[in-house]
Amino acid sequence: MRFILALFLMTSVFFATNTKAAYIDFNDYVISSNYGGQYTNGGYVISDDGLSLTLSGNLWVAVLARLEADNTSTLFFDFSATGSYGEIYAVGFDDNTINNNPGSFYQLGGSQSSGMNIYDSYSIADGTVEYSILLSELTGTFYNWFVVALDNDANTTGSSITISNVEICSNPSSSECLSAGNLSEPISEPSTTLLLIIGMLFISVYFRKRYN
Ligand SMILES: [Ca+2]
Ligand SMILES: [Ca+2]
Ligand SMILES: [Ca+2]
Repeated sequence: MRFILALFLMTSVFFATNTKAAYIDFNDYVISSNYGGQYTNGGYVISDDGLSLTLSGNLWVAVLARLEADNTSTLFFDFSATGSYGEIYAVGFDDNTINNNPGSFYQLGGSQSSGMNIYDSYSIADGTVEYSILLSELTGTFYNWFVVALDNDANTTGSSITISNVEICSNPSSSECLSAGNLSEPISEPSTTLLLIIGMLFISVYFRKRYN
């Protein structure tokens, strides 16, 4: 009985601390709207549910979402652009906010060549596109900032982009990765809390039995 209780409390605490898969809620992160000194006009808006980030104008936004990539790390997101076709649509990673490492960026579209990895030739007519980018170029490096670029220096008021349902998964086929289609809903906070409570209950029952 003691062994079973111990097993229960160990598995409960294990699942509680590992049930962490979720799309990025942009409300939970520090965000800089002047990455690389690229800001000249516009701003960003976070959707009510926190899952979408919309940029309008001419700016690169950096989200303080720390990442250490391995060779399975994959970035998932939905992307759309409206208005005037931009010079650079891109996502990337950086350990600082100095725009000097195009090799850790992925250009999705735009009319300007940037030196970034070319990932797609997005056009406005594409509407919302789901991307999954294997971050193999970034393996073994630590990054502080997740960067979203809307560059349009020639027309600083005409362009917008929206990035939604952003998730970075290692081993995307694992059940912890929402974007790989394993789960239809983000894992909510209450389920994690519930598991923690169950774990604590088992711990208290176990130690009562043991030391009473
Ligand atoms: Ca940099
Ligand atoms: Ca620019
Ligand atoms: Ca430009």
